[in-house]
Amino acid sequence: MPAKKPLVIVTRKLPDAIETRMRELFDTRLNVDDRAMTQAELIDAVQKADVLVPTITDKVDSKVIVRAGPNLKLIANFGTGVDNIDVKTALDKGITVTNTPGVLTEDTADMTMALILAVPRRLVEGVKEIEDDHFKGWSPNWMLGHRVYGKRLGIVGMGRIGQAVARRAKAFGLQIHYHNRKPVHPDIEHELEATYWESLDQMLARMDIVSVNCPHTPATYHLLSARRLKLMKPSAYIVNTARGEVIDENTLARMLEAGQISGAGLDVFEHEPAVNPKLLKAKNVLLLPHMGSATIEGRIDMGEKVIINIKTFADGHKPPDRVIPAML
Ligand code: 8YV
Repeated sequence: MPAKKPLVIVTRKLPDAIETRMRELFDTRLNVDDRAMTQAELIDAVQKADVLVPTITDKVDSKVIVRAGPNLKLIANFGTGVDNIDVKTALDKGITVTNTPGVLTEDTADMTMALILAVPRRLVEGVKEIEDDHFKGWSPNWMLGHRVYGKRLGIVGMGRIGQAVARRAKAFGLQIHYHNRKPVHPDIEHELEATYWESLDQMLARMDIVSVNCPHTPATYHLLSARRLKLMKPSAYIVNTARGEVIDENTLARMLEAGQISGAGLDVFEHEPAVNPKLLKAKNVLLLPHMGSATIEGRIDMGEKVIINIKTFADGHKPPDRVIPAML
């Protein structure tokens, strides 16, 4: 990294306060129009930059990274998930990769909890009944959903966000179950009264609600495969605020259509921003446009993390949020 201010290329418009601070600290090129970069523009950026600040909308794949110029030493992702970046190729090329963990945990867990409540209780359908002027007075069988309290919640991926979901869900009277590469610390299990399932198959077959909270990596691609989705109870609900690629979306859509699963709350999609037309037609789904972490506070915190990572790196130290191969 040169002694002069590093050339930082930011691919999307960030909060004003973050952009101002970045311009004070670095030789920063901003994207004022906020138009997502094409692959050719990304290649141009990595050829010029000392630091690239991409987001989920940038596919920083091996084709981009191998074209990087000699100055590119850091990819400081504005986001926690790094499945938009070919991290292995970057690390092999001596490029450090950082992300923004921790600061979007609570917001994403809130949105997950909102979906856990909203889907079984038919919140969006209820709103629509009012909007369409279908509400002509209460009746005993009007808009019946299913009770959330006392049900079994199976969390797939018990990292920061999974645990934050578990804390909320426990307060709502749900029984906490989880599948993870390994059990969490016994103190956390105790606090959450959580049951660990080594076998995802066995857990899925017994849950009333399943929440996907693991990152998308080669190991979790279609973790909820057609075979596994079919293990779920027809009365079960599924919620995903992590990554669309973790679920075989086509199979899920077909199962929802056929009533083989009761409902889904999805904030993420397999081919984002495209939404599977079958999901759009399904009645028992609540679909959101990837807004799990979309709070003003969260975006500022993410930007501050990006700044700290770049500044630490530029000052010759190891940035705090390095992505290491064991995380992939
Ligand atoms: C971010 C996310 O908004 O951080 C993540 O992993 O999924 C999102 O909530 C997005 O990634 C920004 O790049």
